[in-house]
Amino acid sequence: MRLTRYFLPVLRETPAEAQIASHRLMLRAGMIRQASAGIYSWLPMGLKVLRRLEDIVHEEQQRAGHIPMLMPTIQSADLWRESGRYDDYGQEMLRITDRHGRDMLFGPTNEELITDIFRSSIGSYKDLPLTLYHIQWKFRDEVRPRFGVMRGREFLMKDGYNFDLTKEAALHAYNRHLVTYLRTYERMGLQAIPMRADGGPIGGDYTHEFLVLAETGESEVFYDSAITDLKFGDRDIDYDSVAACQGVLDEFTARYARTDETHDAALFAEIPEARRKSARGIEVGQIFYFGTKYSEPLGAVVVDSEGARVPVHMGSHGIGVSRLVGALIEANHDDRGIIWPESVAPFKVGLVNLKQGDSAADAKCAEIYAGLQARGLDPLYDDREERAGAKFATMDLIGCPWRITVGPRGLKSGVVELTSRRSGESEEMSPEAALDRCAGIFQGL
Ligand code: P5A
Repeated sequence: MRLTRYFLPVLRETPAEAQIASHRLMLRAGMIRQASAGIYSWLPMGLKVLRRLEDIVHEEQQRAGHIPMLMPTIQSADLWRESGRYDDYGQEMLRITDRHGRDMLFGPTNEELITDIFRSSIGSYKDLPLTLYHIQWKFRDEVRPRFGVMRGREFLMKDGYNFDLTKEAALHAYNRHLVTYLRTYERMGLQAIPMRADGGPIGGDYTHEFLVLAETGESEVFYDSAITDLKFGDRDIDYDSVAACQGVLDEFTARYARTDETHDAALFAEIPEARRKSARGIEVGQIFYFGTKYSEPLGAVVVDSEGARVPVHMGSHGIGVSRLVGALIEANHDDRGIIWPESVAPFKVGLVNLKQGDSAADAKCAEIYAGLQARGLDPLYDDREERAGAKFATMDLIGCPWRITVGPRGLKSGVVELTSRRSGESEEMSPEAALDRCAGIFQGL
């Protein structure tokens, strides 16, 4: 993309209403614009990041055999009356009446709707196990929406639902989701730690939240610091293997790690003092096993191999996709701006022309730009008639992980400069070498 043809409304001033770095930087970098409290428009560069996160989520869900679909945002209140949650959900639920006087709502989550789809389509144990998911906007009328997309009212969630014949099978689905989540967050360049949590309005008493440690996080957490050494890495896991998934869960939940809702001071005191940590974290996902909480009241039953009608065992599993954009920035920024991890960067390489209008610089930039595009490196070419300082400041703010700088002086000796946004280090090399280096860095991401 050429910057002169793009829509990147960068703000010079730091917006007064933004209290944390990610909110400030998302506004300043022209990624989002507030529409009303807790509700945002995603401007082109913000949308690119959001889509990239969605792609990673889709790939990891489908790798585990989970099936994508799409449910609507607006739901009928009747289903929620059947499950008993219509009244329980309280003021967080945005209630709507249509022109016929029917009670509707903007879905805060989809357990009821998916259970309704299941009950009207599936009747035999032979159709199990089944895990369906979608990525869809949710609405929760939070009392205090804050920190931009971190605690929005409208937000994007991946929500998945498993249907199984037995509790054991449903727990395998739970473990499988834990593995997919570990892989997903790591691919995004984030460490998210599974911690025992509380079921809240979703229910069930077996649930883990995934937390990214950050001073600005809204959750208080307690953990054994040994847990931060665990990496999922590049393991090739067989998602059908009960033992393999259980093994990962055991490994990642063996150490004490809990949110304040489930914190147990006596257990915590057993950890050696040097490893006992309390900190703040951003909740980027949560997995639940809740058995027959929804299948019983809604009548989601299957006929088992003995001919008996039994309610299915279920769980639901959520990733806060839009919140992750904020969490990623909280974990990856400096005082000049965002530093995108390579796997999620909206533009992988920034191209800066130090002397727009100089025919040699313009021609070389056009050539490098085409070369980057041909290698799938999604460049952002700053082709504005601006001072070098302003161009560098924009690139630093929006956080392309790599920058190629082209100027008449370097070109005389046949070199351009390749700079890492993270380390700040620059190296001079031929344009071809810079293209090859960038292609190597992003290979397989
Ligand atoms: C699991 C999927 C559920 O809703 N039902 C379907 C279950 N879980 S949850 O923990 O309540 O939400 C899942 C994730 O969504 C993100 N999230 C939010 N993101 C931004 N703004 C909000 N107001 C908000 N509320 C929840 C979190 O990342 C959460 O883990």
